[in-house]
Amino acid sequence: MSFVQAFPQLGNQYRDDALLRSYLRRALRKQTLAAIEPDLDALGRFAAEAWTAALAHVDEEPRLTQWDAWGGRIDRLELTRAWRVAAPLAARHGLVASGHEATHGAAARVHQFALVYLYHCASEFHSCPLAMSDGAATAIKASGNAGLAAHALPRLLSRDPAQHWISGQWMTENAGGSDVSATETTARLVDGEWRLYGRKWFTSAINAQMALALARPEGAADGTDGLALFYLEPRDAQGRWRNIRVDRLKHKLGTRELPTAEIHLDGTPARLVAGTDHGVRTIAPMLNVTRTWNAVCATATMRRALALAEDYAQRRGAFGKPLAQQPLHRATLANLRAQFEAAFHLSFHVAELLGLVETGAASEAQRNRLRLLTPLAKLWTGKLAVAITSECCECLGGAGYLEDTGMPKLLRDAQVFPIWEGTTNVLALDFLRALRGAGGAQTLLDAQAEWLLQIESSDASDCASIARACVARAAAQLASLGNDSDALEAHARELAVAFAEGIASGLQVRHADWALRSESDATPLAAARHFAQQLAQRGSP
Ligand code: MFK
Repeated sequence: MSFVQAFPQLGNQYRDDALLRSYLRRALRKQTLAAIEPDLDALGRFAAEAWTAALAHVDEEPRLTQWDAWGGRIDRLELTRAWRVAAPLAARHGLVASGHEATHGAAARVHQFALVYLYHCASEFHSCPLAMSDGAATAIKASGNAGLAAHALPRLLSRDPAQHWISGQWMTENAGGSDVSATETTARLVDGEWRLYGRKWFTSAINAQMALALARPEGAADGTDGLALFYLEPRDAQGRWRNIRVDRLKHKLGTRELPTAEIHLDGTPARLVAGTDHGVRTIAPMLNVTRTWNAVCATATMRRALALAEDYAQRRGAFGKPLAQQPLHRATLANLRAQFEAAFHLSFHVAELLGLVETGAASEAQRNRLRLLTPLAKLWTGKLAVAITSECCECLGGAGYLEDTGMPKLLRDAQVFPIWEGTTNVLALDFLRALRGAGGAQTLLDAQAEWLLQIESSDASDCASIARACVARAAAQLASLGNDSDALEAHARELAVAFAEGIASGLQVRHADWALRSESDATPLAAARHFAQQLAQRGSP
């Protein structure tokens, strides 16, 4: 019998995740953690089981049937098995609801995003419509439209699978991807009811029961301010499309279980969310929430790829010993883990701030931090997810290139993170936009100083100095560009990455210091030191 390699295995993804558990012990009150732990444990188990199940059907995709046997237009959608399993589970565990419930006060978002982090990879991007549903609920609340809130929120925030609705986000058009001011869809008042006409080019989760769509009311001004935000339900009570044609499902690089469609609207009934203009301003709360989901899901992807690579390193021997005992391979994995842990702390810090702001518990400084750190977390973790997943494929050698190990799917799926909800450059420009109104770089310098002041162990202080220097250097570079808007834009990405790395490092060191003092656990400090050393060697920016 020739040699057969043992393949990498996943255990319960909550119980096995020392970082998540350590973080939750610090971030949550004991009673809160005890109350949510059964949900975390159940999703951790689901994550491991779903991974094994998914390996048996890596090619499954949703199917669109446009015509019936008699020539009637039906546009019937069949979802994948994984989605049929994931949807009721998401409702029952409150993947959207938990972020809006008062039970755990300002910790609601940490609770929710811990669930999201465990659920994302197992859900096969069912997390995408959940992100949009969460965003839609947030935007509807912020709009002050009480009638619409009373109608939609009980559905979006339901824990009952039979009641729970998901939402689409219909912005992107052929002419307007990043620049939505080029939106061509029009809204016309017909017998006192708004109707939408146009083509939406990327409508993810076309099975959603509702959507928020940007359109230009007839006669409105050109540009962003002339757009309005509309609420619509794509199908009637009998399941018939409301003057919508599904032209085709997109053939995507990854996220293939997610039914993303091109559609035509030809008089689809809709209602205004908040007035006939400033639709982008109205939808902005949705974008900031989906960008937070993006950061947490990107981080979850890094963790999954790394968990597989780390497990494989124990099982695979080469040159007389396991990979896990080979110095170069160990160093490679340690580098990846250090970056992933830094990304984790940045993503979850944004979740913490979101919860504080939404419950009215945040200071002005914390509101400003949320505005600045949301685009930073999204843009940095998106790029890192691709890089780390690619390295983890390589850690499995040729096996990492084979579809039925599941690694190529992780890599293809990761590539959506820097694109979806705004590309890296769009997010870097959003960071510049935010700097103008959220206290500027001083907000980030002050935040960093506040966290690092809490550090008590001398072991952590050298890393803290590196993190501080990193943010200070980025702030100095920003200042050196003055008000030269072309120069600021040209350097926006490197500045954003430098701030993101420095801030993430500071948050990572703060946690490492706590773990050392409170739990005598030196593992987070090893990762924090590793990441700080990477930053010091680069001398960024
Ligand atoms: C998961 C799998 C997915 C499957 C495949 C999908 C592939 C990708 C499909 C997609 O298309 S995803 C959608 C991607 N598109 C975007 O995310 C939009 C990217 N563009 C932006 O983010 C622009 O910055 C934006 C359109 C939001 C604004 O650009 P504009 O047109 O130059 O508007 P402007 O004047 O800067 O902002 C309008 C208002 O919104 C301003 O407020 P005021 O009216 O009060 O002045 C801004 O301050 C506000 N605003 C913009 N961004 C904001 C914001 N407010 C808060 N937070 C923000 N992030």
